[in-house]
Amino acid sequence: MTGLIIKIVSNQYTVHTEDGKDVVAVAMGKLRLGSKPLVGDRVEYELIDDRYAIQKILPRTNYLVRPAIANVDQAMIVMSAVEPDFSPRLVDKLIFLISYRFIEPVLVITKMDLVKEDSRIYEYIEDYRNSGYTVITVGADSDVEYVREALRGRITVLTGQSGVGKSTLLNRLDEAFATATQEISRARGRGKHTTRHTQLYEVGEGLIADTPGFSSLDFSRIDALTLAGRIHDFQNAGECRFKDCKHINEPDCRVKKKVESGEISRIRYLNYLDTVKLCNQKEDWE
Ligand SMILES: Nc1nc2c(ncn2[C@@H]2O[C@H](COP(=O)(O)OP(=O)(O)OP(=O)(O)O)[C@@H](O)[C@H]2O)c(=O)[nH]1
Ligand SMILES: [Mg+2]
Ligand SMILES: [Zn+2]
Repeated sequence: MTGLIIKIVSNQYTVHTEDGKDVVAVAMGKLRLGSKPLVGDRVEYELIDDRYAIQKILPRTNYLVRPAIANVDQAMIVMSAVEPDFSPRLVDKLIFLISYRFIEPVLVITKMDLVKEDSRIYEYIEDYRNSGYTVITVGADSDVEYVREALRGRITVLTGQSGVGKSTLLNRLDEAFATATQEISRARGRGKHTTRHTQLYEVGEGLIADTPGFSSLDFSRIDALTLAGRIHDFQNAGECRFKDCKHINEPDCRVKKKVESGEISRIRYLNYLDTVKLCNQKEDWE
């Protein structure tokens, strides 16, 4: 039988089964010698003497260290249009970190009801959409159907500054989720014995991690050339003269050419130039 680990508390693994039940399983000894099962892992398990036992971890598409979670399909970047003001610089840094990990970024822009008609936000939205990114906008009164649709059948990590409206959005998507996570944060607030663990919650027909990801914007262990290769905007630029072109000052750079001709977003490119300076500061690359 196969299932998906949605929660781990010490040696007890909650597995979401294919027929939609949650069962508690143990990990077979041979498993724990190899890589440890993570929340998000798809596993093979068996029923042995009334106990569910995980036999095998199926191959991962990716995994994050903080929060510890495997097979993340997408990271939802929640950013408000105003209060706090929308920052393309911050959004792009998150897009870069997320893409570096082979995770799909999805941008959700909140508080659209507070936006003035001449706001630059419309220009930014168009820029991201032209570059091929998914952008979903929500306001106080607009429905959240598009967000629900984006979550369906996927494992999602949420990210975004304080006050942008993550909790508000989750509340609107699913009352049960909101209540569960509030209980967790209340329990943690009490301090004692609140072991930190990651858990996946069903929201609509998708799964969301209860801890925000990508809170640290640390690029020091990221390799610049690898990063350049994973940024969606640059991927169809064609071959630069140098194979190891980082698209900074090199001659015959296709990316720079396409920025000049308007085929690649200048906003993204300038944010890339800012970011690439922060890369390769530490040798132990991730
Ligand atoms: N007008 C308007 N206000 C919103 C919207 N979304 C959230 N807010 C308000 O923005 C404030 C912050 O929202 P939260 O949902 O608490 O933000 P958060 O991202 O969960 O913040 P942290 O928990 O600190 O990370 C609240 O006062 C919300 O009522 C929106 O779409 N429109
Ligand atoms: Mg919140
Ligand atoms: Zn180049």
